[in-house]
Amino acid sequence: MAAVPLILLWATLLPSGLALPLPQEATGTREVQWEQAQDYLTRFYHLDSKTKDANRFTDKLKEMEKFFHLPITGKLNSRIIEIMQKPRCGVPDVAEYSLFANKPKWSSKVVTYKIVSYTSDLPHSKVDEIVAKALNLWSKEIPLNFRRIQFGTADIEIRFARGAHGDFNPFDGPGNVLAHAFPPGPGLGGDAHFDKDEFWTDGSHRGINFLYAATHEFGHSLGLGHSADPNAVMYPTYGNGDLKSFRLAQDDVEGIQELYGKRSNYRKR
Ligand code: SRS
Ligand code: CA
Ligand code: ZN
Ligand code: ZN
Repeated sequence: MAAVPLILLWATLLPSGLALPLPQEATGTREVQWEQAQDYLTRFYHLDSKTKDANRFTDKLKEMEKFFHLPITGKLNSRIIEIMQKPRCGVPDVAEYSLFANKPKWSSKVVTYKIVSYTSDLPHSKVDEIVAKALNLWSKEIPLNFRRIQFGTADIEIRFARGAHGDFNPFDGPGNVLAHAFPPGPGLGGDAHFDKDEFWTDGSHRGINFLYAATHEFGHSLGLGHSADPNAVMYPTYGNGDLKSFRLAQDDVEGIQELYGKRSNYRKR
């Protein structure tokens, strides 16, 4: 293929501000769109980028159509292509967050928490402070208050544990899974567990930033699933943005407010 038509193809397919790698051997619009879609689904829907399995591709496409409330066709049509071509940086114009299946949430306006065990990487007072800070990041957006208790049963039990720790969800040693938390409910519901085999830090040392991880886990404890927005705290992987000055993304706020509503301004802390 001559160079000029390829450049024209670039120009017509790429909205300003979006740079997608185009395959060098691209020969037609359909093929380019297919590659573009594969790239998109790989990045945001965990499609294996090397897969040649058309069924898997179709399934991921259907998953995406469901997420965007489009008719489920499993086909690359103009509406889905349009969404894929929207720039993914900055404030997204579509909600990217998710909720758990039955939308579980706390019905009481006061949710209690208890810190059951600690890491030896940080002073206890630092852990207490960071937990309070992480909970506050959420509660300042919604009409919900957190109260710490030392005895009795709390809604949200927070613990550091390693390996098997009694919930059929064993931790896996240093790296990989850093923590997990359960959606709102009785018993284990709402509880947040942090892998004691990680090196936890308050940001002053190398290691896993506890404030970031705690904020993510408490998002689950409150009823949020994962977000497809890489800027969101509820994005499934650790360490995307600047951890030093992180705050909730617009998408996180929209997600939590779908469940609990907004905190009225005069009570905003
Ligand atoms: S959860 N609450 N959603 C856990 C989530 C988490 O631990 N995510 C993993 C992660 O980012 N780990 C970082 C270190 C490993 C990097 C290698 C690639 N990889 C909490 C967090 C967002 C605070 C996801 C993950 C990334 C992963 C993995 C998991 C390799 C297993 C193996 C349940
Ligand atoms: Ca781990
Ligand atoms: Zn656990
Ligand atoms: Zn998570």
